[in-house]
Amino acid sequence: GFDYPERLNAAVELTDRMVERGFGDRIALTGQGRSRTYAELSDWTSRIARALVEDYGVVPGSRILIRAANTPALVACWLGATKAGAVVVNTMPLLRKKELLQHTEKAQVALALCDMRMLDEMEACLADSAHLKRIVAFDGTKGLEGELDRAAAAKPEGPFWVETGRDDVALLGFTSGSTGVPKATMHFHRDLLIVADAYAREVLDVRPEDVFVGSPPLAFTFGLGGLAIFPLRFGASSVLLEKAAPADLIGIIQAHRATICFTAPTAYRAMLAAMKEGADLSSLRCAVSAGETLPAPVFEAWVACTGKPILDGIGATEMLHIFLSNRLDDARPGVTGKPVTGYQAKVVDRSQAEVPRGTPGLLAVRGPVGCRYMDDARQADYVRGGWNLTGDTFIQDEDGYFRFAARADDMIVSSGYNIAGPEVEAALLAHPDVAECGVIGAPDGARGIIVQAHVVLRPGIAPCEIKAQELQEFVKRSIAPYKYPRSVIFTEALPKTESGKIQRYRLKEQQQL
Ligand code: 3SK
Repeated sequence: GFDYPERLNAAVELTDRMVERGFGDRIALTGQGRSRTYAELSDWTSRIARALVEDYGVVPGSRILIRAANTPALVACWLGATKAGAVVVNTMPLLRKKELLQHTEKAQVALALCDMRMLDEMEACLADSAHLKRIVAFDGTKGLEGELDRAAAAKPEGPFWVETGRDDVALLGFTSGSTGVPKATMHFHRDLLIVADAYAREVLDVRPEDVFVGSPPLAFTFGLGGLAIFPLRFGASSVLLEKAAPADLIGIIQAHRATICFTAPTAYRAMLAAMKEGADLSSLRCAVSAGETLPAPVFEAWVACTGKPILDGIGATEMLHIFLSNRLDDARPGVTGKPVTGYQAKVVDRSQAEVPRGTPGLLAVRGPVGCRYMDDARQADYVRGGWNLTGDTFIQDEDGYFRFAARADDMIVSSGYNIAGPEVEAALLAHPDVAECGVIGAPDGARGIIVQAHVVLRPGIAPCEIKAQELQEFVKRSIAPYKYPRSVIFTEALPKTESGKIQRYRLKEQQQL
């Protein structure tokens, strides 16, 4: 079971408790040219917590927004705010004023902590927000020059935290959904530990010697878990990269002898394309993929290149982290695996009756962490009869493995056929000239809706009518011909979220212009 004491503060467990357990001298975080031990992180975060309470009026439940790229200072602010009993809203670094305001207003944020290099868009919110009262800058590089750094440095040494309960809200996770309008989900202090004690312990078997690296922003709960909670929960260390171009990850894994990498399928594909002779990824024991389903050709090419699998899994911001995953000793191409310890999953129809194995239906999940939307209507839609309906269409095979078919909104109904966009994408990605693609249903005068592929070709390959026909024939040869894209649009780049997910709704919007 996942039993935690009634009085629980997740940030204390990830810092002070680790020092008590003998990890004080071990490296917790590396980034911005220096490493910090668990003892240093414990002290740093206690000082921030004290400054927030004593100088900035933070009380239990205060909402604090944090704006920064992946740096040790961001982790320290998040842990410090959590130690202070606040409810944290981590935001994606590329957000502009309009999107930041959606977060401040929905979450009723009065205080924002902001990397001093990213103040412009944040300050622009002050005049238009009904809630935001104060922005406190911190130094994302050295942790010295910002107002918050000075306030924290002036505080006495020694542990400091505000008592919180295991069921107190610690984090608000924002989901952009398929419409782009963000909605907030609440996570308790205990949830932050459960995802480590379930997924990271069972699936990744994290040990203190592990070195984590990866690209997802910490504002995406995939990144917060993979690059902060999981390493800190087990006394391991995390290398934080402010900018992590997929090709750079190869050199970073080599330089730090990283053992666990968290990133998205598109990044694994780009790493494979950038792999040079002599590249040494032998230190890596787990390559974790989520955010989008991992195409089988990427899995196979990675195994051929490194001799190890990529562990594809699926999670959701609503559920905090991964609940279905492949395992190190049981990883298969093209499947998302089986439920993580403590979770149950089934495939159901619209009336929530379980469908027979091999039949597509909606994925329903329940487990120790569940969804809690702030918005009741959204909650009633997502959680029914105790099961979380993620909106994904899956198939459970005869052996119990779950295979992704499509997001509910990625299903294309064309000429009476149900066509899963991601399946057509996987077929296209198997073509050597295709670098990336996104497949949507597009309106067509004659046929209602047709399958339309937006394709980024590999460098040096010219987009032309003949190439479009070649790709169409290629798809017809690998999957049922009625699924082939009747329309192929070549493009330089696909719209993506900061976490690397292709924004198919934006491709759809482009079609309507
Ligand atoms: O997209 C996912 O699969 C995911 C994984 C972990 C945490 C959060 C999300 C959305």
